[in-house]
Amino acid sequence: MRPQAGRVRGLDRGSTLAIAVSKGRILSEFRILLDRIGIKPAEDPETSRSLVIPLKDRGLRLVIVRAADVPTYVDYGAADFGVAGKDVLLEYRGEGFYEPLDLDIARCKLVVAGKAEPLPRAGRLRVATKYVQTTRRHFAQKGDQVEVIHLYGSMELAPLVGLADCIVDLMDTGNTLKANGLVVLETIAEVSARLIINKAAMKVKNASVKALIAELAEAVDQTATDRKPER
Ligand code: PRT
Ligand code: MG
Repeated sequence: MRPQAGRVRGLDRGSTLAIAVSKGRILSEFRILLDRIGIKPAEDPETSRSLVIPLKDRGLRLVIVRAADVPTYVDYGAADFGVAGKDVLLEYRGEGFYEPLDLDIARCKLVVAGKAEPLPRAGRLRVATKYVQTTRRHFAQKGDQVEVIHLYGSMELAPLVGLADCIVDLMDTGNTLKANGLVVLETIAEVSARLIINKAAMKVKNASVKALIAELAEAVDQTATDRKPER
C-alpha cells in the first residue's frame, strides 16, 4: 500500500527539499537550468561518490538515483521533486505526484523501429522493448495484437538475431539505429525530461515548492529564448 498524502514518512525533514535525479544526460542538462537560477551543487555530482549532494545556500539537495527509479522516490515521498524522462513516466503506474513542468531537456523520441523491410503479416508481431506498458498500450490502441518481449538493454540487437520483428526504444540522433541497420517505422511519443513533485510535499511545503517551480519555469523559458536565433 502506498502511503497516504500528508502521512508520508521522510517528508518532515525541516524545510529542505530533495530533488531525485539520475546522473548522465539528465543531470548534466538539469545543472544548466539550476545554474541559470543561481543554484550550484556543493560538490560535483558527476565525480562524487556521494548519493546526496547539497545545493549551496538554498536548503535543497540532489539525491542521485537510477533514471527509472526517480518516479518511485517521488511517489513515496522519499524525494519532494524528481526529474524524469517522459518515457520513464509513461511506464510508471503510481499516482503520488504531479507533473507541473516540461523542462525541455534530454529530448528524444520513443519510436517503433525495425529492419528496412515489410513486417511479417501472419501471426502476432513480436516487439522487444524495456517499455513494456507503453508498448502494450500503443499497439492495443491501434487494435494490433502483439507479443511484447521484455529486454533491459541493447534492444537494437533483437531484430538482427530474430528475437523480435521490431523494437520500441528511444532515439536521439538516430545513429544507433542506423549503425544496426534499423529504421524508424513509427513515432510513439516526443520525450523530454519533466519536473515531478510529490503530492503531499505540494501541500505541506507549498510556498517553497511553488517558488522553485516558478524559478525553473523561468529558466526553461530563458533557455528557449536564447536558443531561438540559432534556428
Ligand atoms: O544508461 P543507464 O542504464 O545508466 O540508465 P538509463 O538508460 O535509464 O539512463 P540514461 O541516462 O541513459 O537516460 C535517461 C533519460 O534520458 C531517458 O529516460 C530519456 O528520457 C533521456 N534520453 C534522451 C535518452 C536519449 N535521449 C537517448 N538517446 N535516453 C537514452 N538514449 C539512448 C538511445 O536509446 C540510444 O541507445 O542513447 C542511445 C543513442 O541514441 P542516438 O539515437 O543518438 O544514437
Ligand atoms: Mg542509458
